[in-house]
Amino acid sequence: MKTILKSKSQEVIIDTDGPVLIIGESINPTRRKKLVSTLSEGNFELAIQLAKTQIEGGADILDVNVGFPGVDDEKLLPETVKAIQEAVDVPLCIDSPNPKAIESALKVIDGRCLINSVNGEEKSLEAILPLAKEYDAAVIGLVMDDDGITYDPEKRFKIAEKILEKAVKLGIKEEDVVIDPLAMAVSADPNACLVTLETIKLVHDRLGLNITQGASNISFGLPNREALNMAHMVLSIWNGLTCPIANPNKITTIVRAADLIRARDDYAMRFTEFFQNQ
Ligand code: THG
Repeated sequence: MKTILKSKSQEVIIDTDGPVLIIGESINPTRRKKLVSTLSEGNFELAIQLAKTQIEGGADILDVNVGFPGVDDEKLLPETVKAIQEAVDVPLCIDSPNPKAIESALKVIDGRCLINSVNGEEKSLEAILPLAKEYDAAVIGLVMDDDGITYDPEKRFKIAEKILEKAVKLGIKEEDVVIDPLAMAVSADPNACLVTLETIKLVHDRLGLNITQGASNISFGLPNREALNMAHMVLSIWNGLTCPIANPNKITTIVRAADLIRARDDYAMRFTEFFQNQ
């Protein structure tokens, strides 16, 4: 399954049979006070700096999230997208819970982006899927619905299936639906990672879709987050994760290693090139 994304002049293909691609998470004001204050002033320098640092660190796609209390994201999200597109040439992943902010960003996108995200709630399906169709974007489907978050992998899978069915019914191609199995903090629930890993496997085996997840979420509240994130990343990749949302400056080494070990990197080209460039 191939999900094709585009920036101004580059095409990036998330391929279930190819290497793992990294969606850089860092343009996100959560826990970045400086990003909140600079973006509030209409200053995009830090956001652009984060874009460049992540691309140097191995990001193939950049998540853009400008959500913080009091923000008018309908205005700020497209402004930020424009500033980033002028500075760098990689596809974007537009991250907002607000359909109006998503639509205003879609209007200024150069190329073909990934919408982050729709979920199984009726309200979300009705608001987001028509936007993906109208603006020809791919879309991330989060496996939660009107009943909330389930801890049963089979139920999470059913929600993935429902999102896919609704999308296809609207004329969205199945390869343009990327499933997010919901990675949550393992400090809060001992089964959190296992449920996610099993959901990844079910979606991979039965639907064959591309799969993402917020890969730093699992380690909140624990020491040595990097080690935890890396262990979880390798296990998730082995089960079928193809495009994690993560901090590339911390996770790319293990992603390149996992790809080489899984025979997704002939002659260790990507592995060697990455370390030569660092
Ligand atoms: N799924 C989807 N989208 C998502 C998430 C998801 N978007 C938001 C979030 N979850 C993923 N993005 C982030 C961004 C930053 C951090 C975690 C997830 C983060 N930042 C560090 C911290 O909190 O300490 C600080 C920066 C760093 O380590 O570099 O962890 O699940 N579809």
